[in-house]
Amino acid sequence: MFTKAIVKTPCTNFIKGITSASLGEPDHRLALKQHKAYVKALEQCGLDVIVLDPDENFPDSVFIEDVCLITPECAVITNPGPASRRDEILGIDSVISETGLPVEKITDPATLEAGDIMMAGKRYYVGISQRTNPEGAYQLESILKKYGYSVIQVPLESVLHLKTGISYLENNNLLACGEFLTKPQLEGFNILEVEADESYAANSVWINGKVLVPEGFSKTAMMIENAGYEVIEVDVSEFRKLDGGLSCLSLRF
Ligand code: CIR
Repeated sequence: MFTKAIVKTPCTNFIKGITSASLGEPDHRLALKQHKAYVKALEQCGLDVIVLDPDENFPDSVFIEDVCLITPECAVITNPGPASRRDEILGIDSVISETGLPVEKITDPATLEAGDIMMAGKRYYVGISQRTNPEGAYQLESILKKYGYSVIQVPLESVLHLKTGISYLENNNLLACGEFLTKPQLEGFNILEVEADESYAANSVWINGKVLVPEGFSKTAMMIENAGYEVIEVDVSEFRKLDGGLSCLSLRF
């Protein structure tokens, strides 16, 4: 069970974040409104939410999940790939002290973003992507094995991050789309297949028995409900315009 979450308010420069989507420029005011509703949804799942101030130096800093992995045993500060995101990790130490956990760090030449990390029990799946290199996965493995976890590398073909295409919903249920339907590393999960026209909803978030699902993907929402979960839909259209999903907007622990 999770008890807390950390989020970071989108800054005004948020509209200049990195994107490969052709969905237009995000609306900062609407993003603020959606971010507030996202915080409420986390609270509905029973979490105390710590809301960090915006930082104009880092347009993508609202996507706080990428800069830190919080496990039940330790916190790992990552080393993001793009130059504009690298220094987002400065100042994360004081945030992480909220967890009371030992702090570990990923360092050059490794790059790693936690959008590429998915926890399933004692296993951590790590996407090898444009943002996370094999050295990043090896450094993570050598850290996590001290705490009794194993790491499984999953090479990515077309998506930004591992969790762009999969989400673990506990009870061996894996929401998955596209290239992840056939990955040998994911054999053994009970796959809940997200249809291609709803691929954005493959990034949903299990929190304490409920599942946050992006608004507007009714087939996926219904499939998750039929699998026995309570679904909470959250509109994150402005974050989608910057390639961001639901999970990347918070650290949950
Ligand atoms: C980026 O390209 O880094 C941001 N615009 C989006 C990051 C999304 N993070 C995530 O999916 N974990």
